[in-house]
Amino acid sequence: MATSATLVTAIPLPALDEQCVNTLRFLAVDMVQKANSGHPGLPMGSAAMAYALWDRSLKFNPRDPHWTDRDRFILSAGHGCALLYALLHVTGFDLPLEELKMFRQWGSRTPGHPEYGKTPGVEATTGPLGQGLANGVGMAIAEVALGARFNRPGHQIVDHNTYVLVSDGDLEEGISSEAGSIAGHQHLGKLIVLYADNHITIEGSTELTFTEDRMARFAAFGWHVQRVEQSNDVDAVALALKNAQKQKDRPSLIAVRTHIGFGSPHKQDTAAAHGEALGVDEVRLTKEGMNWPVSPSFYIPDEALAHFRGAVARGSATQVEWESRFKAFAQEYPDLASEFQRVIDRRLPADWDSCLPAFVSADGPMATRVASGKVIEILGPCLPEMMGGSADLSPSTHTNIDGTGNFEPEDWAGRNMHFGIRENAMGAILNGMALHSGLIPYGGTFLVFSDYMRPPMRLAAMNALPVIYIFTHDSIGMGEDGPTHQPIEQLVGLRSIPGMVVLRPADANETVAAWRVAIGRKQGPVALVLTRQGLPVLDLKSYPAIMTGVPLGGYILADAPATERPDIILIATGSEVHLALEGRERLATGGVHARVVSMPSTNLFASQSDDYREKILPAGVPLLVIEAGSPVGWQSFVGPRIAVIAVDAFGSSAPGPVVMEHYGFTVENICRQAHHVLDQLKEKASCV
Ligand SMILES: Cc1ncc(C[n+]2csc(CCOP(=O)(O)OP(=O)(O)O)c2C)c(N)n1
Repeated sequence: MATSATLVTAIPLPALDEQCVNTLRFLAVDMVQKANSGHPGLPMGSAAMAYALWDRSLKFNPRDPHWTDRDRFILSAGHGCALLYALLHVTGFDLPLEELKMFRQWGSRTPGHPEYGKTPGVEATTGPLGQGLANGVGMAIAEVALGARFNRPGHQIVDHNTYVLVSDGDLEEGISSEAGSIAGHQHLGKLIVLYADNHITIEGSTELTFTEDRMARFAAFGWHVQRVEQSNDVDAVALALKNAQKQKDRPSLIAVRTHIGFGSPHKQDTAAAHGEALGVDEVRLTKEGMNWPVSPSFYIPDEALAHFRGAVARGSATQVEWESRFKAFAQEYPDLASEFQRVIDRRLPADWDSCLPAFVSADGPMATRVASGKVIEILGPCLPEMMGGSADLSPSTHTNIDGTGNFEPEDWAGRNMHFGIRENAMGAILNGMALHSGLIPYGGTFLVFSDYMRPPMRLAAMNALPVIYIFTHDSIGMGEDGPTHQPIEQLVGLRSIPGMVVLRPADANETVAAWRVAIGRKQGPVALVLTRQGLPVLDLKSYPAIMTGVPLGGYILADAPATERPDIILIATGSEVHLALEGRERLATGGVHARVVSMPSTNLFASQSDDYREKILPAGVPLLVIEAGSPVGWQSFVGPRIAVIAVDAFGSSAPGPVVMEHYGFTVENICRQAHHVLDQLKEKASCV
């Protein structure tokens, strides 16, 4: 049972603490005022608790923001980023005051919400509420997983906390329950969440929408919960943080009763403080009321700055101390130390792909999900940094690594993760694991349920995170479960996410090649889209182009005779490639020379040179696309001269082959459509 403590100690603060807290508060106020855009309320209310954390607990080195064993801090309530930028500046990160003055302006390192990779010290892109909290769960999972793998008695080389600052909005979002439940279940004691419990959201009081007992909710998830009644009580927050750090086997929530827009005479405790500049007069009144100089703006008292900058020496010393411990570890365990360095640097072992299998025709029919499962089983031992699972579908998604055990509180070295039926949190946890570094995270579900994890996938792509998604049951061909389970618009939806590479392999060997692409891609997510149903295996002897062709996105799988220019090109993806191959043969008997282009990845194909694409799809040759998904998007991939056999409805419940036939995925229809295209062209030509 979680304990609940009420911590109240006396305020006002010691002068220096108060000066530091107000420095943060008014830097944020001035940033928002200068930009005339942004969110002053949360920074004003949360400055003291953020100060307590950054001054008393957080382990970081401003001069080396990427130091491996730093604590992670995520501002899940990303709209309050003026507070984070203020903290980064005053503690000595490479974020000059000029950048704070450029808040939310073109090209600045202080964008409207924190963006990973843009600002030193920002650990995650946040803004979509709830995602940051689940990222924190992913980071805390990465910490214990790497600790279980690399720490040795007397050598705690992985030993850091993950702190997240959340707002009401974060805890209202459903993902907070998904992630909170997983974190409690996994006993993630090094996850500590500070909750800015200010009772205000955009539309007004939380009484409008959010009245459950949040503490009881997280206690029920198995968290240690504490409440601090006075938001400005730095000592009380610091004490609560110390209590939380003692909880080795359960995550902590510290609800701090903050006041949005603290100190603003007309806006404190109102929604008006949330998302707009206070206004010149209100800024003046607020500063006067708190004995702060009205001008200059962006004022930082020397004593406060000197105190904050103590973080630089402190951080360097802590890192140096860790480095000497790491040296001792490396002397005793040289192989383990270099392996640790390898995974942290995201380097793959030499020859990692030499263990990949080659399938032969006799192995078929084989669903691509099954082939993918075999690849995972084989890659598992070669790549110990692979860690993942599925949202309660592993018997269907084939995502387990045999023999490695489950990731669970009793065994954090286990690599098979059970996310439960929580796709949104799964996606965000995978992001957190990737952000932490040291792991290759993957997660699986049915393609249709990728909709439930679209928000974290969008962020993975935005942040170029190497996360791998395994989406099975990839079309109406999955059959009986019917329209609710048959993906239609998901493929084009995923393809349209900038930076996402989608691969829909046609058989077991293309699946191997797709995995090679996925593992090799260090920047950006990859979605593997796989069949439920068995497919023939395309033997590498007959189709030698597969291994070199798949990484290019599209390639010639079977061509017209060498002497002939193709009459038509059949472009197909996934299971439909086999229909295209049969169609080509049938067309040949009627004297039509067809080329079959397998296009497992439109994204990769689009990124090839014009020359390559022209070689595969020469101008003037008509194209017929065959894909059991939405027709939307194909014209932008291959140009206007196409016909498409696709699905423009939600599918139907019946055995897969029956559904496919009814929607036109037959050799007969392919031949009919091909002839139709060719006849139309002839007609056009004769009209000229
Ligand atoms: C998923 C998502 N939905 C909506 C928003 C828009 N939004 C930004 S802040 C916010 C709620 C503000 O309330 P709270 O989280 O309590 O923040 P505070 O008012 O304390 O700043 C909303 C709805 C968002 N950022 N993310």
